[in-house]
Amino acid sequence: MLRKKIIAFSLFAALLFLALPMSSSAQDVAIQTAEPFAAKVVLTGLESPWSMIWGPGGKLWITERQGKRVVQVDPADGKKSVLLEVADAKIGPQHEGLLGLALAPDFDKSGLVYLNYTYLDGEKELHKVVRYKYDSAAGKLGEPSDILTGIPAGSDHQGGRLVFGPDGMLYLSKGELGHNQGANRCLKNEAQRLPTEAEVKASDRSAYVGKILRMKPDGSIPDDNPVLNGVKSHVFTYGHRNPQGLKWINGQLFGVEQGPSTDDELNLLVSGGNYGWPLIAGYPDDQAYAFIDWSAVADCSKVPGDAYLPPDQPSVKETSWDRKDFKEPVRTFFTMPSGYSFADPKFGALAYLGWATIAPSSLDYYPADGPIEAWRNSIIISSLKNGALYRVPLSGDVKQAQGDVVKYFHTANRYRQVLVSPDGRSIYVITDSTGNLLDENGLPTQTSRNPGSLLVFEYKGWCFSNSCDFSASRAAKASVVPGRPTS
Ligand SMILES: [Ca+2]
Repeated sequence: MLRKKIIAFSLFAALLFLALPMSSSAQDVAIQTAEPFAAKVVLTGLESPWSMIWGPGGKLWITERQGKRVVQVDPADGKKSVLLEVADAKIGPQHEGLLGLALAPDFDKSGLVYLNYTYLDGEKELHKVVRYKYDSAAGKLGEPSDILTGIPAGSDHQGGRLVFGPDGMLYLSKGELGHNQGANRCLKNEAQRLPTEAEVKASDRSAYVGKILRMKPDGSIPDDNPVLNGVKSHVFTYGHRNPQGLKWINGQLFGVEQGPSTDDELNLLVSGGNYGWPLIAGYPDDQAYAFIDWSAVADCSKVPGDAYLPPDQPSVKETSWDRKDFKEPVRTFFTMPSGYSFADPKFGALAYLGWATIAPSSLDYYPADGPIEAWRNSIIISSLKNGALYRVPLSGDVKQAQGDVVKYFHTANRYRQVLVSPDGRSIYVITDSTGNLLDENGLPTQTSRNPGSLLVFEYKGWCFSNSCDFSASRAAKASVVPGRPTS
């Protein structure tokens, strides 16, 4: 009976709306959902929040990309205090400013915290990782110390997620700056270029774009980083486009990245792996994507074209590129067939919102022993353009996607990051302050319902012995699920 209920409710899980206009914090929100979740706006007024982690004492620590602040928020009442202001951060409308944040594995003892952000060196825009020390008495972060500087930065595809691994190393996702598309269409895409020995010796980090970087906590190159083309550098994996999500799950590093007009990817990231961009999007299947090197096109800036495939330009078929180190994605969102039309007049100038991509911005893991039985052992991915969460059930060995992806909590917002609470009963989401998205009716809009906010979707089901019933009628009963440790 319980299983039947779970299946039925999963089918309707997307039917949820944040229905009230939000102008202050901690309001209840009317929603429609088959599964018994209640949604609430915890806090508004964040300036382009980007990253959210669990800080000490059950508080959330959030970076405000354009606000150039790190704030602490009490998820119980939305009370906010400023931990840090970063005056020298270079901000911009979409990808520039304060990005990811990570606590040192020994934070309880050391108080060390790592942040990455974009900055200016003269007129040159760069990206760096900086370490701070937390003063718990003052409630402030201070004593900044540069860890890794001089990484290229720009107005597009910065990446910027920062996580520690169980190996004690620090991982940073770095995008390819959107080269070969849009305003940067005539700039060469360097996601496949690897650093030379001379560059490593000279601390020249120009080849670090389109990579996942792995560093010691002091910023130096770990001895066991992969040797690529005969060179050991900070590069851990390469061939990435716009990787905005990183998460260690069961001793393995997963990442999400945004594809072009097709094929956003969930990847299992292994040392030295080549994830194919810009020669392959998703699988090497020649479906709806082929690489055009616009930097090699004569008078590039005068030639019309971009993400679509102009028939008069030479392109490289995915299947013509043979790389033994290529790693296929775990899952794509979603792969379209050849000949698919990416120009739907219904979406007008915002045609990209109609594509089958979801613009993944982060991922988290719903643990195998979490209280919501149907969610166990799943990856949860946040979507920017669709304003929803996508739950990807995993196989028992936590290496493959298994079964259908389920979409949840669609609202007219851009979901920047998802974070599961330590007790597995609350799903927190931060939202972009601006940007294009699909509204509740699936139509394009530039108006978010809850811009710059912290939302929470709280499970209201009844649980017994670490297993939850999905009957909303029993939601009023007290939970007997023990709290999960916060480690
Ligand atoms: Ca493909």
